[in-house]
Amino acid sequence: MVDQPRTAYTTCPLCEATCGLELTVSGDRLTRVRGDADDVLSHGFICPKGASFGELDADPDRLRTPRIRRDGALVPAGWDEAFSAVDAGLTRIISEHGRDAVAIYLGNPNVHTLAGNLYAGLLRKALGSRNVYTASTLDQMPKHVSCGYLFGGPFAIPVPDIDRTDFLVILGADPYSSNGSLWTVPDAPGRLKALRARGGRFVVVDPRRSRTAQAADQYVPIRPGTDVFLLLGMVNALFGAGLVKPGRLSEHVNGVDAVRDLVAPFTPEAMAARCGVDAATIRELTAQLAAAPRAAVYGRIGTTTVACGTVTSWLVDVLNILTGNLDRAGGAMFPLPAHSRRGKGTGPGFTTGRWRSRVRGLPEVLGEFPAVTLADEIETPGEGQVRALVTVAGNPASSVPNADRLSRAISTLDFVVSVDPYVNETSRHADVILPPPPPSRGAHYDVAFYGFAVRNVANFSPPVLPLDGEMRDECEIYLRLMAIFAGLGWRADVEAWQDGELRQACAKLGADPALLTGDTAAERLVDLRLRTGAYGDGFGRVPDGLNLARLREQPHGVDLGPLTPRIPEILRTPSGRIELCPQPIADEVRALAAAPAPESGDFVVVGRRHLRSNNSWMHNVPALVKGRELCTVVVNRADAARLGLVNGGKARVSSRVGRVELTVEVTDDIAPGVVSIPHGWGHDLPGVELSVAAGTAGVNANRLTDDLRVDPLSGTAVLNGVPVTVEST
Ligand SMILES: Nc1nc2c(c(=O)[nH]1)N[C@H]1C(S)=C(S)[C@@H](COP(=O)(O)OP(=O)(O)OC[C@H]3O[C@@H](n4cnc5c(=O)[nH]c(N)nc54)[C@H](O)[C@@H]3O)O[C@H]1N2
Ligand SMILES: Nc1nc2c(c(=O)[nH]1)N[C@H]1C(S)=C(S)[C@@H](COP(=O)(O)OP(=O)(O)OC[C@H]3O[C@@H](n4cnc5c(=O)[nH]c(N)nc54)[C@H](O)[C@@H]3O)O[C@H]1N2
Ligand code: SF4
Ligand SMILES: [Mo]
Repeated sequence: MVDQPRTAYTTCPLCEATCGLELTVSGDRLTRVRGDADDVLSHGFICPKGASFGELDADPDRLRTPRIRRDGALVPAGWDEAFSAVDAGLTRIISEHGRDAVAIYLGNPNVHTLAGNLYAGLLRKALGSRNVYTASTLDQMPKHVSCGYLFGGPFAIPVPDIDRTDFLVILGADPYSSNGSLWTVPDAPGRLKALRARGGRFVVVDPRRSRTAQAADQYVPIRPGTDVFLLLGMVNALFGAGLVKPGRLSEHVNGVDAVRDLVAPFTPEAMAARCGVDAATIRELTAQLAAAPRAAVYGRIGTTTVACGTVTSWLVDVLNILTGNLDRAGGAMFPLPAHSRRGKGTGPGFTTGRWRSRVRGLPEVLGEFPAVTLADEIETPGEGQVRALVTVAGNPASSVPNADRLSRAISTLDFVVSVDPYVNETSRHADVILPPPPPSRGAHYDVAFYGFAVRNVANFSPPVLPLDGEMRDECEIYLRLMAIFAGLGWRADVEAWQDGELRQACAKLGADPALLTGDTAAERLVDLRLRTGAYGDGFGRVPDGLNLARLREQPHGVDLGPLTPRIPEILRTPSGRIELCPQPIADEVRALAAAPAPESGDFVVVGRRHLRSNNSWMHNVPALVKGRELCTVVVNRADAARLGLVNGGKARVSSRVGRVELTVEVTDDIAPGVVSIPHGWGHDLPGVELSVAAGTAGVNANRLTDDLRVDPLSGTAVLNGVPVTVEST
């Protein structure tokens, strides 16, 4: 008998927008994917990646069982055999060389899976190694650091209240392509159109006229890596024109005068030459921002993965604060997700550099070292040298600058474990691969991204399909790794262990653990956090409050309302106030005043994203990679003419670390002297088992980016604004 097709709902885990998906399930297949029209946040919006959820889920190249290296080859193995090999391999290295000899690299999907959200932190703790690396230092770490200094908490990151704002300045982000980042804003294009329809405006600052820039009221081209100067000029202009009006924030901010003095040398006139935006435009943008009833400034990848990422990220919020737009409706606001509690309004504050990396002496930030120094720690002999690597949901051999060097370094390690569904650029080096099940087989509650959402919402999705006999839930994989790190052995009863932790947590709260619902320890942990969260039932104290059982009854999610002001409660600074002029940032700004203007070299390279791609791992889905080549080098028309490059022809691009050849796309939509190459491509390496992706054209952009370039305050890689030379082949 054929199963009747049924409908199931889940939250898309493929990007930060958290769209609701409506799935048609026939047997064990997803036969149709649509946007869930009743989803409380996405209202039916879906993008090409979400629409390919079924294909991605059923990708035949996805590993269903572990792999173990035998006689050089990665061969299928059973789970017991795989876990026992991991236990033996890692325990040996830890006992012979200590915990720092094992490095862990946590990749981007850790913030998209329930397992990663609930257990990645515990996994790091159980390992107890200083060699912790994550994709954060290839991405948003500057924002954590700047918000850490400003607000005391590195996760207190404000988001533009897009649905109520009148004026939005977007720097270095292309939400039309990325669907928003550190900003959970499903259907960003629709919301930006609505903003304009109600008489608002938005401006995009970008060296490339991106899809978002094309839709904007105003496009401001900028020289890569120099937003810091544009924003310093704007803050200077704001003070100069007497437009500083923090409003209700005045009583919550320290350091306004200090910032005025700090930015005094950075006049729009002086900054124009450094960023390529003329002084009149800098002043006009400042005046518009100050005049708008409700406005927000937002910066993303083009402001974080650059040379002064932390100072740039800080300036974004300095503008929000000085114009009184932080923490007010239509400004930049702090979400309050259902699994979080309100704060106390004060705390220990934020610091970095509690310890330093062995080889380059780079400061620890949020307990991790910069991903760009992992290769140094592997290659450099001596006490504390990295000899083993555990990658979880990460592809560092593709994502990290100077990728060829890191890939070679990984291949020399004594032992490598990858928790990954694919044999890709990184996991091809593994001794053991532990594959998570496809996304349809896991429960989902978006711990990370409800914290950045433009409305307070919550949604729980139970697994759409059960695990088949061969698969292991990703939470179990994390818990077994944790047990191995903790010396409990891979056979430990990990569910019982987690339930013990839950009982202890309940005991502290005086709550009855028997009240927790959920099919797994992970689900019960979600229930605990919901019940004790801002909208929770408090284990019965708030009769209508939220708990997992109630959330389960709402497959389209619950809407907890528009964002509401959170200052001062969200602050965790010792003073209980916003610290507008933190010392480490002020020091770097002063150094910038003294620094000479950057040498005007040949070209600089920047990245870009495409709606049908996602970092390094969605190129194996035929529907997403069919059609025109996506991994091209985009070159300005005048530059192309000068270099003899033609559309569809080939160019050679070289940097300090490498050289690649790829197809040219000639356009007027990029500033002269800038070329753009997307990241995550180049899958035709030996040992990679991605049958579709291996056949796609393109190269890895991180064969050009330079591992010596970092934002000093956050350790974040410089992925945009890297000097290159470009020539015809
Ligand atoms: N040049 C350049 N480089 C960049 C960027 C850039 O803009 N330019 N962007 C940077 C940014 S922002 C980021 S976030 C990083 C990303 O860097 P990484 O996180 O290292 O790389 P991803 O490509 O996201 O790879 C994710 C890995 O997780 C695996 N995976 C997918 N789903 C799951 C799952 O459910 N469970 C597990 N365990 N694994 C899963 C995939 O197979 C893949 O191996 O790349 C950075 N690198
Ligand atoms: N379709 C798709 N969606 C994604 C991803 C993906 O790979 N594909 N990746 C996800 C991840 S991991 C992340 S972190 C987010 C990122 O989300 P976004 O930050 O929105 O990502 P991008 O589309 O790369 O946009 C960055 C923009 O910055 C510009 N830029 C480069 N250098 C500079 C500069 O110096 N100054 C300024 N002002 N602009 C500059 C680039 O031209 C580009 O248009 O997207 C997420 N969503
Ligand atoms: S925008 Fe992001 S969350 Fe929404 S369907 Fe696309 S990939 Fe999924
Ligand atoms: Mo990212």
